Amino acid sequence: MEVDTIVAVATPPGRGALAIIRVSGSRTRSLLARVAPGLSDPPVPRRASLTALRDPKNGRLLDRGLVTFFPGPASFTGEDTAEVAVHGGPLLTGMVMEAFRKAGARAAEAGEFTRRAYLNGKLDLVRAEAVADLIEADSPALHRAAVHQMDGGLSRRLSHLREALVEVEALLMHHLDFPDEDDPPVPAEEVVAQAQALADELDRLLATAPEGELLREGAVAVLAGRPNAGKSSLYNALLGEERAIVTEVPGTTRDALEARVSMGGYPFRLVDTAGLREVADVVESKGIEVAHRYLSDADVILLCLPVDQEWTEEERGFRDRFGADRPVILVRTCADREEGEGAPQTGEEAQEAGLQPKAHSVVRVSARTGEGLGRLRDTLCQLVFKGLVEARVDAPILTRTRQREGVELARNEVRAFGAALDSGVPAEAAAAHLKGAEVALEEILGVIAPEDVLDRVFARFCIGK
Ligand SMILES: Nc1nc2c(ncn2[C@@H]2O[C@H](COP(=O)(O)OP(=O)(O)OP(=O)(O)O)[C@@H](O)[C@H]2O)c(=O)[nH]1
Ligand SMILES: [Mg+2]
Repeated sequence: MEVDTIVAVATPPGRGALAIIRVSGSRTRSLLARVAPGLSDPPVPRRASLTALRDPKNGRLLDRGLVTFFPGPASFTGEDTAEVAVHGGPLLTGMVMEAFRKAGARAAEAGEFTRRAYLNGKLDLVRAEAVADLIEADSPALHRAAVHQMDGGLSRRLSHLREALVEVEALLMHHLDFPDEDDPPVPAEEVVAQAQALADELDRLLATAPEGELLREGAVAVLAGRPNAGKSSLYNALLGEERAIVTEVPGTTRDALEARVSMGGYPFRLVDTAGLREVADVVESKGIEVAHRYLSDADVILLCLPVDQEWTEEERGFRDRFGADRPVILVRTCADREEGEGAPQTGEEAQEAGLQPKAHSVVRVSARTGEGLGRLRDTLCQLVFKGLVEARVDAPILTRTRQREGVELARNEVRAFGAALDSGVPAEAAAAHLKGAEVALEEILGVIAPEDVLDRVFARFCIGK
């Protein structure tokens, strides 16, 4: 079948030693014959050849590049593909791109190479998403999860669940229809029990989704507390650079500052906020409003309080307002100073002081000496990525909303099936739920994939991938 032949620069824009231009489609060979006329035709498969690259219209020399031809179907996309390594100047790569366009290629859309690989059965949708995660990964934990997923970890798990679903269907058949006397019918309870077991398995996979999604997005960790508590100093210390302004004036920070940072191997979006207090200053009170917004979205809060200051009603009110449904770490800042009386120093004391149970972590740090920063990072990972830290990331986990929604739907359908059968709905009617679950799992893997699902998955890829 004739498909468009597409071309894209696969390396990032800008100047570099090399840039790679990728071509894929049934006309790849004839395009190479025009742009790289010195290359043998057909080119030797999978062997890099140094050859002249020319403008197909006037034969002008553009560069000498390394051309590798991958005949389909044994290529990444499954089609005839070529990779052309040229010198990495933006003007030059543009000219080589243009040469392929003049020869008849079309500029590729975002993710189009991977989309073709998927359509040609080279990889399922979950693995395609893993490729995108691998490129985007900015923390070792996401990298590990993406590699595992690209290797088929999650795909195998989902396929296994799909097989288990087929087994429930088979059991249901056996419940409805028993051909001979020696083979008695399966009681409905047994079918329900098996469906229940499958729903539990789906639930276990679903339980990985909150942390899995945070692995891609980065967990929002918000530094908060009274003015002058050392939040901005801690922010800088955790980032390893002077990003936020620090002064001895209370109310220095007015706006929220956000930075992505990998701590203990896990991704965080660390946010510095304005100190919380009652103020008349309109700018500062706007800043406090912003802080409140971030706090309501936080995955974890670092409530900062210098070691020489006391835990007061203010901190307690703060915890009541924001700490009810997310972990709070009480960070005793300025640990290099003389300690004050009356502030909670241990987990037990913090709990007595009314911090909710999840918030019992207390960590002493000094932005000045660096004391306690390692422990604070570890505590953050433990609190936010608990399941992953314990299970290790190379177990199958759901890292995308799309995957979570699919598994959720499958789980609901399996539960609905069990409930229906239990309450005496005819088995043939209840079976529709099993079909629904199967479709949901197949959509995640891309066994069946409506066009709009594909559009959404691949639109987030970069050009040339
Ligand atoms: N000794 C000591 N002083 C610190 C430490 N961290 C911060 N400070 C001092 O505490 C003061 C306030 O620090 P900031 O980091 O600006 O505090 P903040 O909580 O961001 O303050 P606002 O932005 O005003 O809410 C500054 O004078 C810092 O030098 C520390 O670890 N040890
Ligand atoms: Mg500040």
